[in-house]
Amino acid sequence: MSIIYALATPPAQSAICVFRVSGEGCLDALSKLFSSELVEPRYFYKTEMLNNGAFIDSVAVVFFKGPKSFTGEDSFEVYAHGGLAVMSKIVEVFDAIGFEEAQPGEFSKRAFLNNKISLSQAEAVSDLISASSKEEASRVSLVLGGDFESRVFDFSGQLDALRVLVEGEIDFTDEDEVFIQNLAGLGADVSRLSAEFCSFAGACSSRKDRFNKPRVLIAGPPNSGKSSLFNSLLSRDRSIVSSIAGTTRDLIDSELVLQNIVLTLGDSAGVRDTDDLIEGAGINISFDEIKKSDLVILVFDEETESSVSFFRELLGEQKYLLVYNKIDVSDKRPLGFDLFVSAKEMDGLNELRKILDERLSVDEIEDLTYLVRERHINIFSEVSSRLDFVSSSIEANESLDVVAENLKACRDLLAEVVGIKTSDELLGEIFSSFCIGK
Ligand SMILES: Nc1nc2c(ncn2[C@@H]2O[C@H](COP(=O)(O)OP(=O)(O)OP(=O)(O)O)[C@@H](O)[C@H]2O)c(=O)[nH]1
Ligand SMILES: [Mg+2]
Repeated sequence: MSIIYALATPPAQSAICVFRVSGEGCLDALSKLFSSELVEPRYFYKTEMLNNGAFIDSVAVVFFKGPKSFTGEDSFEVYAHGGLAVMSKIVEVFDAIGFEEAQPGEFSKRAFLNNKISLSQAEAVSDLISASSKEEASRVSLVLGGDFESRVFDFSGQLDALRVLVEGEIDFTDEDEVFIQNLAGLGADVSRLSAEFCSFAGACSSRKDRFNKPRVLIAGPPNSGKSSLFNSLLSRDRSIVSSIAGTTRDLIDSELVLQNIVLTLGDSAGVRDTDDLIEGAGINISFDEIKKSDLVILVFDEETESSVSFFRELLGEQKYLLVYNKIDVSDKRPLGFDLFVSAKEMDGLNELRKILDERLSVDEIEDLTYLVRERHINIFSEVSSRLDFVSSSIEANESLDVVAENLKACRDLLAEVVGIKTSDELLGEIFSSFCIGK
């Protein structure tokens, strides 16, 4: 396989950046790339990175000899200063040497193909990276830790034991060997396995169903300070602020990281009657977004507080918070508001963050053990219905061929979960959704 490289950290200015390289033969390049001799695998070397002898950066390097590496291949990692120019120089050197830029998920794909991780573990790595709440992360960790996979292997083993009996009985029917003493006993074993499998499948849930990154929208009348609040919550000037009502026209989105969750925060155009076509289009977007949001922060100030009832009616049953802004210039504290803030002076914002975190955090989910992919849920549901079918076939005294065929199908389906029998097409689909460098 080719030698691949990727920037494993975001392509943005930061304290350090990390490059990963993997592929047989990549370690031959170490002596050209670094000023010191790197002898021991898994040692953190502080050295200089060079381009044809010219200094690029002071870096740290660690190399791994396959198969004792994440991918199972020879590989190394470079920790350089996180400047964009440094990153682009390193990319230049790697390209010149003939390393290829990795595809999304290619490192994990290689780890899977080299039997370092199972398919469900590889998927869990990607899910853990994109988890947006602590609860989600801890459920995914159970899959990553191998607990989920050992349960699947355990069921596969039990299916194999049943298949030995059934297939033996079919193959040696003319001889004296007896594999199945009585069909009722076989039926009871299948029912027990089916019930156990059902309860396992019931403790698995798809991430898509349980955890959606919550959407929070800042909405309200024009000029009340929505964009100012948006910027203050994000601690950066993302949205334009001005004293002219109708400044924000389009929806602006950004991620907000709170203590327990990550959410998508949106800033919207102030809602009012207008003849301006563009502003009107922006207001229509605000209405649509309000409907799609998990929670709406309605922002008012002294000038606009009279429009509260219009927005209350608009929101109906939806979750919302009534926020009164600009308390630095007004002493008024009207009744009915949840919070009084000053977006300008950053007053009350910690309280707002806390409320958002509490209202949107996912509580511990007791009925759920494993957070898995939709494809796992579909496989489990097929295994369950086939096991039910096997039970009823045995009860109806149908041909053992039908029983054997369905037990084999269940076994093959479980093999697909951990990736023992998985088509190239499905692998491509799974790994292409990963980050580059993972
Ligand atoms: N004194 C004070 N002024 C504020 C505060 N928040 C916003 N403003 C001012 O109010 C004006 C409007 O602020 P924006 O954040 O643009 O308001 P907006 O609700 O996004 O307005 P539109 O996008 O036009 O709907 C600006 O002049 C801000 O400086 C605050 O907490 N205190
Ligand atoms: Mg605005």
